[in-house]
Amino acid sequence: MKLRSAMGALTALGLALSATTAFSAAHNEGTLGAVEAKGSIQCGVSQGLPGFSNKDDAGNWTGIDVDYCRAVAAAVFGDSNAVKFTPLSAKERFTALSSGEVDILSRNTTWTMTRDTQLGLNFAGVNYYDGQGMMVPTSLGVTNAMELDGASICTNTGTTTELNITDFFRTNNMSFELVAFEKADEVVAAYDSGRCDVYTTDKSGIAAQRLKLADPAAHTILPETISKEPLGPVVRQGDDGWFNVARWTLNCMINAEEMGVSSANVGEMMSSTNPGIARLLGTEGTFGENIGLANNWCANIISMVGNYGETYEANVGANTPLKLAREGSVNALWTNGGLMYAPPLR
Ligand SMILES: N[C@@H](CCC(=O)N[C@@H](CS)C(=O)NCC(=O)O)C(=O)O
Repeated sequence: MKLRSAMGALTALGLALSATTAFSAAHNEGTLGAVEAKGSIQCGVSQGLPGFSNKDDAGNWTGIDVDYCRAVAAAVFGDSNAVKFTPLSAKERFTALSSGEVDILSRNTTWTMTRDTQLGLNFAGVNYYDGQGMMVPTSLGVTNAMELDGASICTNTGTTTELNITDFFRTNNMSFELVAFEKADEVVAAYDSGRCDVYTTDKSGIAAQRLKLADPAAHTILPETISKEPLGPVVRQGDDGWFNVARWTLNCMINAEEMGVSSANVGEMMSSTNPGIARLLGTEGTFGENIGLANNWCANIISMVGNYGETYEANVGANTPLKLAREGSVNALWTNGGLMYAPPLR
């Protein structure tokens, strides 16, 4: 009797084990499994920052942060449209991620130690290296930040921006008045109406928000860069499977650019005999399978969204309204003197 029940337990255990094995082979766990089950990814973006995440006139979300979300959808579903966007203010973005309202945050968000260690979040990498700047009406006649003693400064709540500007003025023994709003458009409107002398945010954000001013040409960006703002996508801590997908989606795009694989040539590249390209595109190895995806996950990203350089140039590059020239900047590939460097698919 004892033996029989022990055998029964073993059989039950054996069944349970094989059932688990079969299940995990077919289905992923955590956020990856959950997004596969619902058929789309919920991506947290800004409320409207041209070049990064912004709705165009036809109601479509565009931008380098939006392209990254589409790339994750291409990797998971082989469909870059299997993504929905949730516009979030700076203040509400982290709660939206930790509460599960969004699966991933791709919203000009600076990777800092506090966010990485105290908020239960993980940064998947950097998709734009930035730094904080200041803009003033040219009519003020100010040429550098050291002339700003006593200035009033418009900025966003819940950002690194308000912390850095406070550090900067205190360190330089200058007084200032902070005028902070939660909604980015309120900040821009306040600055444009003359409510403050200075508008401060990430330099890419200044290039973007400047386009919304009544007369963009009547404003000057001061030469100082007062902080490091490495911007990148974020996921919840404790979900390594989803973190892998988030991190390697970005790495796929950067590696593809380095190897000369683009949306224009990915079709012919599928028959490349270059072993690095074959691994990247999944014609060799099981790199996709290893992270719970199809082996052509990266080929799908490149054909449906493009490599990192393509999305940079299309959204924020020298030929866009933001005119953020990549050549000679920290956002160039490491092979071209910049910081964009992805670990190898190996
Ligand atoms: N990178 C900084 C600032 C991010 C931020 O929220 N910037 C504002 C000013 S550019 C913004 O995103 N505005 C656009 C929006 O909220 O739609 C951070 O992570 O705290």
